[in-house]
Amino acid sequence: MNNKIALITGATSGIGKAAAITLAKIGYNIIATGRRGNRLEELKSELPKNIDFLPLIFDVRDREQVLEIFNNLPEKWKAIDVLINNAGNAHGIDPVQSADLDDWDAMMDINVKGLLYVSRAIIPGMTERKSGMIINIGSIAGKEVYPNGSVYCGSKHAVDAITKGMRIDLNQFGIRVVAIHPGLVETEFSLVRFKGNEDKANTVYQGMEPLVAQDIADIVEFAVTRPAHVTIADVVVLPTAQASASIVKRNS
Ligand code: NDP
Ligand code: 8X3
Repeated sequence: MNNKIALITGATSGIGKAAAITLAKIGYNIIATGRRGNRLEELKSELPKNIDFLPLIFDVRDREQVLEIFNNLPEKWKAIDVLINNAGNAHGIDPVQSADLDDWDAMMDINVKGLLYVSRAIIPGMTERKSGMIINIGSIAGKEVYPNGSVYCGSKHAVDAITKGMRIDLNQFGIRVVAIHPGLVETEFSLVRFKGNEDKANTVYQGMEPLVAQDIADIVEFAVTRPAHVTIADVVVLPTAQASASIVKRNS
């Protein structure tokens, strides 16, 4: 058992949920966030009973609420060791000349500004303690651009740049900053992107074996269990069937 605390944003499904369960299994106490409170309750029932759990329900876009919640954490939860900035999603896949402005707002507000708000709330505690790890979940879309994905890719390129900037600014405090950039992972991601259309969402993973959330959680576990002098700075992880953001080998 360790007495450490991990805060995982977007732990109500997919990668965040798998990361929360994985870190709980190695003894982390877990702060899990998301907008769906019922899902956080479900998560609680899947965690080992010997760790402490704090569910926090909020929208990462709400700057005032983010700051209010983290400025008023109960004393025993204040010293966060690991922050996983995972909450995020894609909305639509459309050309730049006709995409929906609300989709653009959602992607930039959640994936970029939401990550910044949570980080800004947590980092001062880490700098004061001169310790901590931040794991940002980027994407292959943060390394490459694919057709009709300009703004999702832009948001994840921003995550890539912000991660590098964090590593530079936080270097003097001994804070480790990690980026994990997955390719196709089968989660609720495509269901959200296609606004609940299951048929469309399923075509994304048709004829190929995608990553699963646990594949990413395994990398999280590897990063947090490295000795203090080791930072896993930047990991791109793809399904074997995927060669790049848009080249995927499929069985017909
Ligand atoms: P899921 O849709 O399964 O999970 C997304 C999580 O983000 C949910 O817990 C959701 O919680 C949370 N979230 C979304 N919007 C908000 C918001 N406004 N406020 C608070 N929480 C929010 O997708 P994944 O697990 O796949 O996605 C996790 C991360 O991984 C994202 O950043 C995504 O961009 C990235 N990624 C995913 C890939 C994939 O192929 N699946 C590949 C590369 C990167 P709730 O809805 O309850 O608020
Ligand atoms: C999610 C992976 O390829 O749909 O970030 O952009 S992709």
